[in-house]
Amino acid sequence: MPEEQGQQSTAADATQTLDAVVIGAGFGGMYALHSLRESGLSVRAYDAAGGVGGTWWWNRYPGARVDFPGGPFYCYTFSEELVQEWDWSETQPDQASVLAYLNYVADKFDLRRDIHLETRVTSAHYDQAAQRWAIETSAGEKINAQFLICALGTLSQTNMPDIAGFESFAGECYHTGHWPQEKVEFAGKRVGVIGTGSSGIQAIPVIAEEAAHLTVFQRTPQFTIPAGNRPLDPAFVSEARKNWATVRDQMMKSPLGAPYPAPKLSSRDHSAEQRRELYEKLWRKGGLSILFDSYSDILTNEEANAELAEFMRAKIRDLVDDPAVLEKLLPDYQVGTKRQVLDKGYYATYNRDNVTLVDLREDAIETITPTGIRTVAGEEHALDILIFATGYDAITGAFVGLNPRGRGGISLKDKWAERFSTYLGMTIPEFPNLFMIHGPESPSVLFNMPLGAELQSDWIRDCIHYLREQGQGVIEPTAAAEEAWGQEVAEIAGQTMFSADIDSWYSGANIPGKHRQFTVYLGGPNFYRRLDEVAEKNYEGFVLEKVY
Ligand code: NA7
Repeated sequence: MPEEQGQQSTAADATQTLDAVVIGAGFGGMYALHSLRESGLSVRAYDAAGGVGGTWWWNRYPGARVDFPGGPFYCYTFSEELVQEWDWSETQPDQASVLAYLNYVADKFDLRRDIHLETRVTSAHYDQAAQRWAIETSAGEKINAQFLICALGTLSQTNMPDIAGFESFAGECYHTGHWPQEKVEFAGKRVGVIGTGSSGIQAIPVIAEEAAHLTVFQRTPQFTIPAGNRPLDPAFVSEARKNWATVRDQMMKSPLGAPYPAPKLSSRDHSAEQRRELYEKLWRKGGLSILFDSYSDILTNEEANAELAEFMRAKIRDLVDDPAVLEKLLPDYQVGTKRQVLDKGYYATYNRDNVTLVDLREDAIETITPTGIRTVAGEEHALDILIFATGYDAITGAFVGLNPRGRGGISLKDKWAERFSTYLGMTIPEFPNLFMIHGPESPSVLFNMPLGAELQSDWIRDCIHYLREQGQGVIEPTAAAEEAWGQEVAEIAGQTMFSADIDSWYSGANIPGKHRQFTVYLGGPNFYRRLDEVAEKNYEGFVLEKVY
């Protein structure tokens, strides 16, 4: 039976009692709320944002778009009715469309009545004697919940580099992940963008069209692929809708969670000429296909990877006019080992008269000044607007930021001081009844995130009901299961070019002082089979406890 919503433990402290608290109201948190509530639990979600949508609420920067095989596939799959009702118009929907969709979902499933917005969870302590979570919010609420579901987002803890003189800047200053609600006016302004990851590369061409001048401060040149965004073909959408159960099944079986099978051929099955033809075709098509639909060994065979990288560098050479600028834009890492960026007209932007590229590897930023940026070589770049497209303390940052306290008051920050260790990427020893959605060591950012959030939330729901059916109230993974899971994640990554050594936010390399660890479980569909196996074996790897 659900705890009575809002029930007060004592009149004095006005503590509210719930079955579960969900932190986050993005794709993950919204569905977790829906799934748990539909199963009869009393649940409330909290989010610091002013609206639902998580990442899609915050990331309003110009040019923000889905960089996954989008269209009708980057969305919830659980409700056939929703799939039939919502019309996506493009293959790579823009931020406004995704946010409109999530608002529609919030209304359709009546989620808002249980979401408290503009409210941050300020502390979460496991009360060992009560076997429940004691939660406090920025609104002064105290909640006592049996389960804590952390749907905090993998890219929600922004990275603001510590650059001298930052406070002195007199112009407007924004981070792409905290973009204002109102439109930022670039017309007639001198704009600086620091960072050329997905966010910078999406924003730069759009800003260049409007600004008087744009200066891009680049530390590492990136491989980016034309997104190939186009209107969705109504016949294609109608076919997918007609066969939705099959499409969903294909999504759950495919490596990235989109309904496209893994490539069957290895690069060695084709001649150099055949490979070039295929790469040409897929480059023209755009999107992630060239990386994920070409050959099975692009991310496992260094030779195949180097050949594709060279193909892509040749494309960049074709696109950039000035040889000195081109030299700075040529990437030198193994393609695909950083988050793959998709763009619209990125390289051609550097052919514009109003765009300057500053290579920070040649000449680093010395200081931000009241009027712009000065480099070590003494170059002054005058700016009216400064944009940080400097990314996130990804995957783990928001969890460490929340810093829940588990058994005996242990903090997650201390627990993870040397290793981000979990069981199934969803649970942590010493943190009973705490579940993460898209946590470290889950497939998170390398699988369709809305679909992954559904599958993980439903697993959590089933786990909670299993506990109740068994007359148990607490679940916690064992240290042995945690250790084995860490090995499994590392072993799978070890078969690829991904590792703790790559310079990417996948491995924590972008955050000074963060320890390096590759925290993504590769091989998405296998993860969900593993979750099923654990459940079928009566939650193998966990210890259950009765409520005293
Ligand atoms: P990313 O991919 O982490 O990119 C951040 C960029 O900022 C990247 O080019 C960094 O260079 C650069 N950066 C970070 N710190 C600094 C400092 N101190 N000085 C100069 N440049 C710096 O974040 P995004 O927001 O672009 O992408 C996240 C997205 O991935 C997400 O929104 C999804 O669309 C997928 P570096 O490469 O570290 O040298």
